[in-house]
Amino acid sequence: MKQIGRLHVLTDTVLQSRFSHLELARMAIKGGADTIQFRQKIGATREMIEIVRQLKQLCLDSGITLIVNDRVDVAIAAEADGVHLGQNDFPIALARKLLGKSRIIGGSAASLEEARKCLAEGTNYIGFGPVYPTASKADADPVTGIKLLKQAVEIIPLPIIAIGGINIENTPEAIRAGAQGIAVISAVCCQEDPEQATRTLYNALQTEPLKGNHA
Ligand code: TZP
Ligand code: MG
Repeated sequence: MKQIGRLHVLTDTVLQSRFSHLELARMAIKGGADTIQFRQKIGATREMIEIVRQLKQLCLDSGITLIVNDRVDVAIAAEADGVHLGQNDFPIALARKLLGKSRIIGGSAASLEEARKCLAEGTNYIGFGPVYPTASKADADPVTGIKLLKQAVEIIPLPIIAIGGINIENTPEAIRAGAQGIAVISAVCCQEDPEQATRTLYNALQTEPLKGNHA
């Protein structure tokens, strides 16, 4: 299984339209991202597969991990390293059957109960949040806050990736709470210079020692 990484950049072409998924991924990788998550909610499946194939080659060449949001079919077709599934997405147990043990399955959790469910179903990591307010997800759950993130790290023996409103200011706090890493959209994709924005997040991550469970 590929590494789950600490700096997950979710590529987004809805909140911004200056850059393609591939361009964003290239810049994020240059800036220090170790995991790219392809996230596209609408569009033609065959185009998604083509984009993810290109992302896969880029990530392979760079030695980093590629995750596909929501779409198990696209992940399989493009031979991505894993998928990230929300509570109402493709069932995790079924995804495991299709993907096997060597591929990563991440699950979203916005509460301790959801985090326990992800653990029971066999996810390899949990994207926990929104930890902070976010404008990037229309149907985002209520903000969990840092305390709940800390509790999730204490209770759940899986790597926890903090998501939702993560930026340069609050990254140290999320890592101090025990998160293995962070996942961001706007803090990279919507910045003037996504490469430099990634680099500042990378640097912020290096300043805090790891505490929780990691992989
Ligand atoms: N899942 C929970 S919050 C969120 C997702 C996909 C949005 C994260 O975007 P941003 O811009 O980093 O807050
Ligand atoms: Mg989803």
